Parts: sequence; structure tokens; C-alpha cells
Amino acid sequence: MKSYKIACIPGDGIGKEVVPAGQQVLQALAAAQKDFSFDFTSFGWGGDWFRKHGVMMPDDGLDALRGMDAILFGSAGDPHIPDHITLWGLRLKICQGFDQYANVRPTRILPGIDAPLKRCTAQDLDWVIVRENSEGEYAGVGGRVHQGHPIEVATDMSILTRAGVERIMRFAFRLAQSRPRKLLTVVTKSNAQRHGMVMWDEIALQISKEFPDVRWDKELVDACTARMVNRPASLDTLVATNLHADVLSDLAAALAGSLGIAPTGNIDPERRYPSMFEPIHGSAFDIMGQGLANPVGTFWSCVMLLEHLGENAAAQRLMQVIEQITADTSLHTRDLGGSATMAQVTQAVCERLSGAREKTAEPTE
Ligand code: NAD
Ligand code: K
Ligand code: MN
Repeated sequence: MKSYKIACIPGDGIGKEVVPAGQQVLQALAAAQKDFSFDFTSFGWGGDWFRKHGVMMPDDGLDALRGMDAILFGSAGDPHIPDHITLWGLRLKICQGFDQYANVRPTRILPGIDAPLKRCTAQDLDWVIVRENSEGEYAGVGGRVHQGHPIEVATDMSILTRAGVERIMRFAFRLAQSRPRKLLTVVTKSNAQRHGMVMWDEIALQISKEFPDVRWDKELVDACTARMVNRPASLDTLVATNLHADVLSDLAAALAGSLGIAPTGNIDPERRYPSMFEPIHGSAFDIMGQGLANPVGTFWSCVMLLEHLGENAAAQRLMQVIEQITADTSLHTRDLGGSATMAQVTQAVCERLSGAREKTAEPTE
């Protein structure tokens, strides 16, 4: 029987709640499917580790992760440590260290969810946002001179390389091609950002020639926010820079019902390193420790993790159960207007997964 080595990094805040819930669900799924198992290793990196050791993760942390089949991540962000330290010290260290350059963010209105776009049906909103995850505005290049003085200057440079843009553009066209509508929107800002984004547009045109069956268009990022609200059905797959896609995908999640539902994969498409799956939300300081976190974003991230491992039947099964759960409003957490706790939702998912075991076992015996 195959056994997958999964690293679990809960991190901070509600990450410490939703990642164990995700592990529980994966465990229940493996028990029901019977043809693979998981070997989990948890790493207590994050804010607590920082308070003890002065760093968010050990210097040789990447080496500990290197042999893993995948990583399940929670959130980096602690109320008492500046956000740029927690983010750069853990999540970005892993994303950049393992060159997880494609950040894939699906958004759909799941059954039973009262999404805020009143005239929008579930068929109208089925998007995947591809976020460039290795450079751009989050390249980490810049600095501060004359810190604290009236003449202080601070910069965050956006670095786009031809190789970096070509690979994410090709990834996005290929993903769009694999989806039924074969439709890609290239998000840009080449009116104001007149160097990198102009190269971005040129490369989009160049790569589009490799995918003649993919219809594609361009949209400025600000106009794209309005289009997501006004004409959701005109979008399918989107590709955007690190910052643009970060912002658009939080909007996408909110339009689909809640930030707590949305999943993502930080993927190394060449599979040189382990890829990392996580809900898109952060530590949620306002609800941490109260059992109120919606675990659906983490469960959907587990679906992406399973697809990445090639366990497509198990991925489909888990997605089916997630949809059954969202369809039942008595299992909605507070962010969806309900009163269910994270533990109740997790237990309901696990029960349905193991119930399926008996049903699918019947015909063969
Ligand atoms: P956040 O995602 O933590 O929270 C935003 C709002 O959404 C809050 O009101 C929160 O209660 C709600 N929310 C988020 N996830 C939810 C869930 N699963 N269920 C129910 N409600 C949920 O964003 P923020 O407040 O901007 O950031 C808090 C901290 O998290 C910061 O330190 C930030 O840097 C960090 N952060 C980390 C990541 C990451 O690790 N990938 C992503 C975003 C933010
Ligand atoms: K996260
Ligand atoms: Mn974000």
C-alpha cells in the first residue's frame, strides 16, 4: 500500500486549528479508500517557535521538508510579531525556497452557500486564479534609507523576469486549456506600470500562439475587480502577478461566500520539490482559539493535495462530501451565517467519509 509523507505546518492562529482538522479528514479518507495511507510529520514552526528561537523556522527547515510528498500549511501571522517577519520567515521562505512558482486558487459557489452576488448562480462563478508566486511585487527587493528621518525613502521593487513570466503564463494557458471553457483572462496594469507589465503583456501574446484553442483577453486589474462583480460568468481562468492575484483572490473568495472556504496550492509544476497546500486565509486573530474557524478552505486544499498526488478518486470523493456539508446549512460556521463549530463540521465530514466505506464495499463482497 502506498504511504504518502505529508508535512503539516499549522503555523499560527486558526492555522493551529484547521490543519489538525484537515489531517483528521485525510486520515478518515485514507481509512475509507483503503488503497493508500498517510505518514504525517508536524512541525511547530511559527510565532511560538520565534519566541523560543528568534526565527520562524530553523535554518535547515527546508531540508526537513525536502523528501516530503506534499506540505499542508495553515497560516503565518502572530498578533505580537510584525507581519513581514512572520510571512517572510516561514511561508515565503518555503514558497521561494522550493520555487513553488504557480499559486493556484479555485473559486466556486458551493451548494447551499448564500453568496453575496444576488443574480449570480453557481454556474456563473467558477474561476481559477493563477498567481505568480516567485517574484513580482513580492520579490523582496528594496530597502529603507535614512530610516525614521524626514528624508527617508523606502522601496519595494517589483521584479519580473522573462523566464519567470514565460513559465507562469505557459502554466496558466495550459490550465485554461484543461478546463471546459478554455478561456483565459490575463490581468495586467500596463497602463501605469510601463516596464514589467508591458513585458508581461508581450509574453502573454507570445505564449498564446502555443495554445491556439484557448480564447484569451486582457483586463486591467482595477477593471477586473468590477468585472468579477458585474460579469462573473465572463471569467474562467485568470493569471495575474503576485500582488494583483493576492488581492483578486480574496475578493473572489468573499464573492463565493467566505474567505474561510477558499483553498490554494503553491505548486512546483516541475516537481523538483514538495508543493504546499493551504487555505488562503490567515491567522484570523479575531476568532482564534474559539473553535469558530471554517475548516472548508483547508479541506478543499486537501482535495488539491490529493489531486497533486494523483489520488483523483479520493480527491473527488472528498470534494463530494465537502459539497454535501455546505449544502446542509445546519453545518455552516459563523462566517457563513450559521452556528456550527469547526469540530462539528470536521466530525460530519469524517462520518460521511467513513459511511461511504460500507456503501462502496457492498457490491464487491
Ligand atoms: P485573515 O484571513 O486572518 O482574516 C480576515 C477575516 O476573515 C477575519 O475577520 C477572519 O475572522 C475571517 N476569516 C479568515 N479565515 C476564516 C475562517 N477559516 N473561518 C471563519 N472566518 C475566517 O486576514 P488578516 O486579518 O488580514 O490577517 C491576519 C494575520 O494572518 C496577519 O498576520 C497576516 O499577515 C496573516 N496572513 C497569513 C496568510 C498565510 O499564511 N498564507 C494569509 C493571509 C494573512
Ligand atoms: K494560509
Ligand atoms: Mn492573501
